Amino acid sequence: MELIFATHNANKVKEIKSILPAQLQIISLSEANILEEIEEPFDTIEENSETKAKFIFSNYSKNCFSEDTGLIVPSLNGEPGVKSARYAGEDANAEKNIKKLLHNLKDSSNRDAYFKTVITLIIDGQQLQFIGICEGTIIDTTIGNEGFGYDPIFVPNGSTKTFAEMNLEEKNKFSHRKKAMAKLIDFLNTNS
Ligand code: ITT
Repeated sequence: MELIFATHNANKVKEIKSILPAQLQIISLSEANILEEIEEPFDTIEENSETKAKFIFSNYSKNCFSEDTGLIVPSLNGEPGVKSARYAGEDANAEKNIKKLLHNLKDSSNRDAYFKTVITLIIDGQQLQFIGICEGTIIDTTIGNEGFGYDPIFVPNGSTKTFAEMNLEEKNKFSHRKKAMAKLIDFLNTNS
């Protein structure tokens, strides 16, 4: 089976491709030569995930899935949350986002956080969502060079390493994205 993965984030594509069963082929937007930006205007991860998959299905009539992910810090009222990609503003990058988050957490004794991934699958017009959560802690400095985004400051529960100190195989033992994708794969296995 072939599915378009409605993302422009090459790191997400790499992670998802590392966990696929042989019978499922993923085509990224760049591989499909779809270069348009897809707006993410909503206030929830669920709605922004849905809008990306709907954009591809309604414009290209292809079975597809998308995912939206946020890092949620309860002691900061859920920030950066749905704004994770642009936490530090319109010209944000991972370094600026991390700097802002560490600054906002500097006086906080509670550094609990979790990643939440919501995958939206649209297959033959049927739409479903699958959620994956990974709980952990935000440390007070960056460690590691692997991964992307907030990985250098996030230590998942059950590990002493940040995600940025882990290779893909190790990150997949804990990852929000892997958990959501495992649910999608289960669904396809039992329904096709
Ligand atoms: P698409 O919308 O094209 O899929 P994006 O980069 O805009 O790609 P999101 O809207 O889901 O992705 O933004 C989530 C941001 O959260 C992303 O830019 C990263 O900074 C961060 N993020 C997502 N998954 C992460 C992970 O596994 N580890 C660390 N940071 C992550």
